[in-house]
Amino acid sequence: MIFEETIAAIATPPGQGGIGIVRISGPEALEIAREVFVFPGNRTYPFKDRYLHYGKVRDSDNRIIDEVLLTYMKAPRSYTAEDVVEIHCHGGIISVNNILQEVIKRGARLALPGEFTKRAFLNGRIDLAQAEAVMDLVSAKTEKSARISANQIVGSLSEKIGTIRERLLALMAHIEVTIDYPEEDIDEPMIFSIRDGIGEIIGEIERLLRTAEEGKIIRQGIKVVIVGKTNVGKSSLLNALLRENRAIVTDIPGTTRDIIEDFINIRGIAVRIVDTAGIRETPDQIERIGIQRSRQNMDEADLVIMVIDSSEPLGCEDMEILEHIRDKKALILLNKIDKTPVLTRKDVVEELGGDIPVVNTSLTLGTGIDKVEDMIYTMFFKGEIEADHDVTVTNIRHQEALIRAQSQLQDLIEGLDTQMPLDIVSIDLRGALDALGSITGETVTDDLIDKIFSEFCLGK
Ligand SMILES: Nc1nc2c(ncn2[C@@H]2O[C@H](COP(=O)(O)OP(=O)(O)O)[C@@H](O)[C@H]2O)c(=O)[nH]1
Ligand SMILES: [Mg+2]
Repeated sequence: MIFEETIAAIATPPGQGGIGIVRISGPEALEIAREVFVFPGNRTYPFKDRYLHYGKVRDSDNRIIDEVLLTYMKAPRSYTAEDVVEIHCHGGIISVNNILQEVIKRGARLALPGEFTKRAFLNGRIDLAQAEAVMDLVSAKTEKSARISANQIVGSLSEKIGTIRERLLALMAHIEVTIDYPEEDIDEPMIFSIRDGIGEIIGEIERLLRTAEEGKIIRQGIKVVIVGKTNVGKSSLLNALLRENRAIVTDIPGTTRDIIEDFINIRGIAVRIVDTAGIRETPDQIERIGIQRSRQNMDEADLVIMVIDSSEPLGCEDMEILEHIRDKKALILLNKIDKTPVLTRKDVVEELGGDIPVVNTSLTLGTGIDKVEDMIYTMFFKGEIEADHDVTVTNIRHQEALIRAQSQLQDLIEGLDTQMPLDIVSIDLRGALDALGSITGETVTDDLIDKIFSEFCLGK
């Protein structure tokens, strides 16, 4: 594929830093570089492929914008597989923006989010799963998710999908031979061997799908919402988990009126912790809005942690919240166990009539925090994924495609078992091949491609 337009963008994040990079890709990249860049002593040299060139960037009035290093990567050995020029200037907002403006004046167009990576995909340098992994690596919040994405960029998932597809194609060839020569008797042993082959492939897809639940958690993290009535220790829990005094803690009920949230890393899993306003009847309008937000957040949580003051009997606000979390993934903290406890685990379990895990804590003394972290981790993660070597499915789109492929293959086996004509059976096989091909991008629509890349960040 050849794109006529040359695109450009700032590839580094906005703000002050050591260097900032303007990236240019497309047929005009080299020409634009010649126009904006001056070698020392105003001399002219050819740009050498894959070398760093020292010089200055000047504007159209010949004024120097910055002292820079410039690299030229000749097509097709570049990120986009097109001619790429990167100008490394001093970090900061002004210099990079001025250089970008100059580049645009000389004929480049501002790149859309993800457009460089999209070109790399459309030019066939990487497949869709690899492109998606680039974005995952850029947005990874933990070591574990970064490692999985890095494996996927070099093609671990694509390779696995590729082998499965090849095996399906071989089976397809067998079926087609039989369809093409119907006069020859259907070869029973061959049908059996096709059936076996499909069975094995279903097993492999199953193994991949088993990594998907945890894979998704590694990639996206989880949202944990702390709820409870006022003054039970919710903000103290947030602070304890973050190991800093992020939320204001006082003995005045209604101290937290808005939602406070932050990220923590629990053994490689990004956990978004949300502290909420305590649920109670209140005349305070701001607090009431906060309480409304508490309820909303509770509904969107992957895990709800309910904090209960164990030194007081259960109140009607506690009952209301317990009712709310009954059919949710939840964890209950019986806090303030340093005081004289009135409530025990048994009281709570009886009230709920179900088994939700309960941990005793004293957040002022720091007792039980490790246990809470352990519980959060094990409630989501059984540790089945070894981020280092396993092929892990982390993306919902890939998971859905695998499920589609699997169900088509199951239909196929059923077809074989009920002696359906082979040309009908082969439709299922094609369906499975298409579903798998959508993961790597062999069989996807332009709309889907646009949608995937529009979620990328600028300059990538
Ligand atoms: N004795 C005791 N007091 C606690 C404990 N946890 C929190 N508190 C106190 O309870 C009050 C309310 O705490 P806070 O975290 O603001 O509760 P929130 O309203 O639920 O956010 C504060 O005075 C805390 O110091 C605990 O484990 N033991
Ligand atoms: Mg609070």
